[in-house]
Amino acid sequence: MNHSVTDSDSFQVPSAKDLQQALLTTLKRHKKTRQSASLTDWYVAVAETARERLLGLWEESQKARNMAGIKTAHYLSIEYLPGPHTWASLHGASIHDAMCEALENLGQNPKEVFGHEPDPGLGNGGLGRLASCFADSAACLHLPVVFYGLFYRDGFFRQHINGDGRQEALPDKWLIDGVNPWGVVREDRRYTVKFHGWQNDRFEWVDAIEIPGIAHDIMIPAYDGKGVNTKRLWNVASDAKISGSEFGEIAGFINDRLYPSDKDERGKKLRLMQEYFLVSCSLQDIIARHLDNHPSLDNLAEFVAIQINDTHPALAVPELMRLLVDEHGMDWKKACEIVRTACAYTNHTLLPEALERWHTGLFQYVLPRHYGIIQGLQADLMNEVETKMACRPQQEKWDVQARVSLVHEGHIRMGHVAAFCTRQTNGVSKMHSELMAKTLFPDLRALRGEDAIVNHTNGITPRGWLLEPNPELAILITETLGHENWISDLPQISSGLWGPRSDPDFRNRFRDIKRANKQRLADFVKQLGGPQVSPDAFFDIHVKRFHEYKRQLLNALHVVALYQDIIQNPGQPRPDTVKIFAGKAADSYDAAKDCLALVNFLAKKINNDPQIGDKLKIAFIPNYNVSVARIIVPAADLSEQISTAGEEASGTSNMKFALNGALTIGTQDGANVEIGEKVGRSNIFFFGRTKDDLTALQQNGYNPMDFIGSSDEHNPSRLRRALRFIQTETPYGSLTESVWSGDRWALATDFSDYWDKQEAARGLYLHDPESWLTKSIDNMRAGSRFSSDSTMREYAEAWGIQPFLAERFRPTQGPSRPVRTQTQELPALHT
Ligand code: 26Q
Repeated sequence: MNHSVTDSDSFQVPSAKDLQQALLTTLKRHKKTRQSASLTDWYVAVAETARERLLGLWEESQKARNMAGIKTAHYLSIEYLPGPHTWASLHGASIHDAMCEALENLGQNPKEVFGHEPDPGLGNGGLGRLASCFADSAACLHLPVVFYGLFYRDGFFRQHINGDGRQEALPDKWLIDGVNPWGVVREDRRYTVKFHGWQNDRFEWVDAIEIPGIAHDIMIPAYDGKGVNTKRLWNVASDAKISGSEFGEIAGFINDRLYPSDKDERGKKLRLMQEYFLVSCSLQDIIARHLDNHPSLDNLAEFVAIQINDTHPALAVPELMRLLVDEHGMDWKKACEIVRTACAYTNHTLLPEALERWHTGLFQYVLPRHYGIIQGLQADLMNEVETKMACRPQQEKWDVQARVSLVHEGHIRMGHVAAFCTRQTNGVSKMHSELMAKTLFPDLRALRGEDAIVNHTNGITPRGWLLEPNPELAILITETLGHENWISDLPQISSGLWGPRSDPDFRNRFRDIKRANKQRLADFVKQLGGPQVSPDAFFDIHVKRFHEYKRQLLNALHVVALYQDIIQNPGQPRPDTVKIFAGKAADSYDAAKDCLALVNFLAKKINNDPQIGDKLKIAFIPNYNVSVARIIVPAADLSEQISTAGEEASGTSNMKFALNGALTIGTQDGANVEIGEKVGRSNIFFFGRTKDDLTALQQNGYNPMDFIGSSDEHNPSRLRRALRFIQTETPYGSLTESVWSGDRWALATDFSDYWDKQEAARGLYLHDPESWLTKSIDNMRAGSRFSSDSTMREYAEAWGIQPFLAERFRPTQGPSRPVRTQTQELPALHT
């Protein structure tokens, strides 16, 4: 699309009447009338109208930054999980309320129209959602950050639950008639990406096939309407020659979907090509933009920071080397220095199976020149160890060299490439960063200094996880504090609501809001064909990707044990309980898919058991995504964060739930530990073995039988009974095998403490609702300490970038005007 230079007209905030006109004009362009338009047509009209309003502001922001020649950060991520764009875009364009009014005047219900926006299928889990929280924060802090990714026509998959309660993975068709109405196709941002061929003896890459890529931009507006950032997603150009060669044909699938199956060789090739396509287009774009303003690339690292989000874009290391050395004639040493200064890496997992490794044969076949570069980097690294450890015994040096090696057992370890060839590596919670330094890269600090590994605990955007999904709570906060500053400075909630938390009026309103949110979720569950549940029941919620380490099976065992307990002791006082699950299981992951099916099996059995009635209901909400999360999160009483200690890098739903007033039942893992520190141990239900306990157990030859408890036929332990039930009464008995043998995920060790803490939670909810309410408020206050704005400021400091506003938005001089610190720190202008 051609977007022309801003005219002064677009600085005016339009009235509802102007917007009505704009909507009707847009409908007309689509050959629709007010009468014939469907809700989707109305949504598209809203999107296009908002996009039009944002274009001028976007251009203004970008132009001002370019003119000023400021340092910019670039975030490379294979996934984003933004959720619908409408709300943030309308606010960013300062037309939210006017648009609602315009729609109402045209006889439309704004909520219904906005609700017709499909969730963009650009991501899957926490890593993608974090990238989107960062994108929102960077925009709201007016930080110059460009977010790079891949465009996918289909998302991960749409989850359908069939009659047997099993997940079916359907294509996630999120585009409307093949179009994303928020997208701006940039034919002018076009680069060529090479694959295959070979590296000749002059280290040149020859006989490669070439695939052109073009940008699909999505604007990321600041909530305050004072700027717009860019998310740039790469697409294979429609005129690419994709037939006639193996690589051309595979390239035709680059934009098909996120994480295509890599079971066979072709799938692996496609995955590697996707990653390289993302990295190469992005780096070429970064370099081209730098050369627009500078005569050479010698000062690239002064003006460019590059963040490698997990291992998927770790090819940025050899690709930047290639571009600098091969394409721009820089010498190897200087190029290494630039890569080492400009790039940094975020690790999101310690699980060996999630750390990418490429077979050297495949790597060399697809990216022959990069293979040569990796060998060069490997040689440099070995020399560095040799030099830095010159006085150490030879065996010690060899051991270190083996541990840090980029190439290991015939594979290239992308985590090692990213960690050992960049400036800095960060983990995503204190605990994760420490474990990473100890276990994954134990030599990195010794070799490069303490700062080679740092921590930036994750965060969540307050706009996306409080203001948008929980507007009533947002109003209560604003009215109580007397201002809206908390929206851009979330931790204010913590101190600001200390007093009001004991005020009966505040408490009543807080309680009523939670109840209304629970009613909304109850309606949603019912509408999806789930059980009828009361908003007065205890809402115990476990939503996240299905994975063995996240231990949905532990929760399922609790469901069974509770079911058996209710039958055995029907008179015991308990709150009616609703256990809610949602999440997708990777299509190739049988244990996760079986566990999901088990939950649905239990739901059917328990929900229809007359002995149980309303005492226990199970709901599985299909197709978990950001929109669904925004209905679920505000309604939780209890948030399940029960990963095996040491396995969850951080978690972010733990923060979302706390911020919306849920109490956590969780292990001492990831960011749960830090939430516990902020809220106080008496306000969180910690259970289970610590990582150190588990390590010690394993070292001493752990036997799960020691924990499964009494096998007495007449009085078996609770866990044994629950396991037996799953074995004999459900088709998913095989799931229990991993508990009996080895118990890699420590279910047997943790079950009884989990049971006890569940009892404690439900007991408190039932017997001391006032205390529960206080804890709920305190969890919201603690949750406010996990704003992604704060996290983004930490990254910005590490990147060496500063907030920047276009001229007309800069605060005027003079002491009398209160301005927020993050907008005050303007850099020296280069113009
Ligand atoms: C690996 C190898 C081959 C193919 C795919 C992958 C792969 C795909 C997705 C590896 C990892 C992921 C996603 C990881 C993820 O979402 N991690 C989560 O990141 C969050 C943000 O930091 C953390 O809060 C979570 O703890 C972490 O699980």
